Amino acid sequence: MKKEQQLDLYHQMVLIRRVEERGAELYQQGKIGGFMHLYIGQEAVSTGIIAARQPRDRVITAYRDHGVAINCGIPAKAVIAELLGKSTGTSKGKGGSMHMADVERNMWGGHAIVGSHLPIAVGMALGDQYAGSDAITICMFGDGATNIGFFHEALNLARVWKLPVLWVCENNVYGMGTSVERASAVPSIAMKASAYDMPSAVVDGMNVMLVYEAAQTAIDYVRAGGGPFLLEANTYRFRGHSMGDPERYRRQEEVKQWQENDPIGIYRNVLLERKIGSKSLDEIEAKVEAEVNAAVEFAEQSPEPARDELYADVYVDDQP
Ligand SMILES: Cc1ncc(C[n+]2csc(CCOP(=O)(O)OP(=O)(O)O)c2C)c(N)n1
Ligand SMILES: [Mg+2]
Repeated sequence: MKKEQQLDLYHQMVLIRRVEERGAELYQQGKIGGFMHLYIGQEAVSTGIIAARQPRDRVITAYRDHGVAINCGIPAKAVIAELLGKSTGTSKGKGGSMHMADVERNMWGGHAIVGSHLPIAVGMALGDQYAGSDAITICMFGDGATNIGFFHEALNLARVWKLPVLWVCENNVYGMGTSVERASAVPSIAMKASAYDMPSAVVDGMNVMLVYEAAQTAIDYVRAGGGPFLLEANTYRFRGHSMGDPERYRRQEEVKQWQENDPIGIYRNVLLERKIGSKSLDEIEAKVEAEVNAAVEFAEQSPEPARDELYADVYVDDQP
């Protein structure tokens, strides 16, 4: 990877972190309505995965979607404006935290119902296969989603039809307050692929370079017509499940231990070892600070959606 792209990945990860830290403040000030699930701690997963995709590859994810949105190229100001429910938001202020989308950037949302977007990924991949395109669909979801019927139906059909889907499970150890070991009959999510005769791999989701390499191998396999592939990324969310989670289900020492493995800190060290000076990394951090300040100001000054927009975009006749 060229130096420029390596720095760009650092920029994306720091930008996700800062956007969400500011998002948490705005939430506490009562400026954001509804649920909000932070991605802090998991930034290396979507950053590494999406760095390996081609722009024609479709991306779809669950409600923990701010990072994926930024990695897909949605500007920070459109993400923050969406959090604030403003008309300049990426979903015109009508989606909110859980429904960030931009089909022109091939970011297909943001879905709140656990597992519901997996069959949608099957449909998108079937469409691409039918049209003879070599685009693939990247579908990201949590460990909890793998205990839901949608997961099993979607993986089965994807394998039966050899569809071009990369399934990415972000195993962050918990589904709300329930640990994987209490909810899943098998501790390894990747193992579940074997029920559908599907290849799989496990990657350290706290290391963006390892995620990027694993994603490239998996994407090459899927694009070459091998059929679907399941990649499990082991990661951890540093914050609660959503804003206002009292976190009684995990010990503070456990959280602290994972925080010592901060994906941004790990990547910073990788870059320093590669002789990328700390000065350029500090400059990126300063740039992000200014970018997020400007984005918050833009979002706060933006208007709310007009009343007559309420029924607009509910159904779409024609896809761009
Ligand atoms: C069908 C359905 N059941 C339950 C819920 C409530 N719920 C929201 S998030 C969540 C946990 C999902 O955990 P996981 O898939 O591991 O994702 P994570 O939040 O860890 O990213 C649950 C049970 C829901 N949104 N949809
Ligand atoms: Mg989880």
